[in-house]
Amino acid sequence: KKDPIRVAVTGAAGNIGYALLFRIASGQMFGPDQPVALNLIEIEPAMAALAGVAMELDDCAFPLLEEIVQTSDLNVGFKDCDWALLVGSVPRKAGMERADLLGINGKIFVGQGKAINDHAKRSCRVLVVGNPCNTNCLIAMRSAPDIPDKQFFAMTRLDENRAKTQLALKAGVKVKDVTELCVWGNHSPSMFPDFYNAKINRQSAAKVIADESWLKETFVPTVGTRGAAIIKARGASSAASAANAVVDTVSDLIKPTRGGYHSVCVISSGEYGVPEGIITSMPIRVDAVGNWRVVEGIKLNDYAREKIAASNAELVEERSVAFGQLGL
Ligand code: NAX
Repeated sequence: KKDPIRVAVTGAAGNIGYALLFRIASGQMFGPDQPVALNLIEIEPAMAALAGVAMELDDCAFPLLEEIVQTSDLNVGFKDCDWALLVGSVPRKAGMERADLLGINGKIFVGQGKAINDHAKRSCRVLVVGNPCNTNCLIAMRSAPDIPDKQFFAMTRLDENRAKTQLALKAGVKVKDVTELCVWGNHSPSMFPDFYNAKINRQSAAKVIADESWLKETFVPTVGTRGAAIIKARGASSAASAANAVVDTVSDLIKPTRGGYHSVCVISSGEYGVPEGIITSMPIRVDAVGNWRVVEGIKLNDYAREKIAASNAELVEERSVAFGQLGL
């Protein structure tokens, strides 16, 4: 009998949590024969709502779900976890400066990083979704010195998935025919979805679509501002699609990559001239024994390099503001 994979989820009573937990418990993240245990972490005011979510999980009678822990104590929440999905964060409110947001969330991610360091398994892998996710991830990583840096990730898979669909719609192909679409940089409107190296039926997407002004002036901003468009249409931010991207990110990190690559934010060691020591989105492949690496040898033209550099400059700036405020 397999031991369960223990997954800690922060912000478990939030929008994304509500869409995510049921997919983990049903086996869509780790496979149909892999038991799971869920450590649901919330802040005190949301504990009653969290109890309701846990009741609904119970009511699904998921055969794979072996245990549910509900807590607002990080030391309990991250105890022995194999994965920490850091979804909860404080949203930007009217009148709040970006620097304030970085400071407020930074403190949260310092605390979570420390608790992961002290209580999670050494092999724990951490995926940060809560925004600003790249910098929050960097802060958590810094606060967890005993967990290898390579085990920290932030999410740009939703951006990749959004970009693939936009290209498929434009080209009139199926979304599965769009591959190798890397979103580079920060999970913010400055991100660069690389339509030059993306493939449509194995040919360059830029060549198939043959409309550079649409790609540069419509496609790139459409992907970058898709989150805002969802809020406008739905009156609430992306939840099911974000949860779906969490499932995609984790399930693709735990198996060898077939075909191309996927976008994940990881710690940079200067690949492609990216500044070192930021958590930034790059093309990732997982090898046969489960180690990931940044794909080498992708050709970037001047336009792509400029876009990527601008997005990464934003991350360097976020790092200096956040580290300054937190004294890191
Ligand atoms: P909600 O506001 O619905 O839920 C957040 C939950 O987190 C709340 O239940 C809150 O009580 C909890 N929370 C707050 N601080 C916490 C803490 N210190 N410890 C534990 N729980 C805490 O937001 P939701 O729509 O679920 O979005 C969650 C985060 O995902 C937001 O930061 C959002 O910006 C971010 N997103 C990131 C995306 C990405 O691609 N990286 C896309 C979707 C989403 O926008």
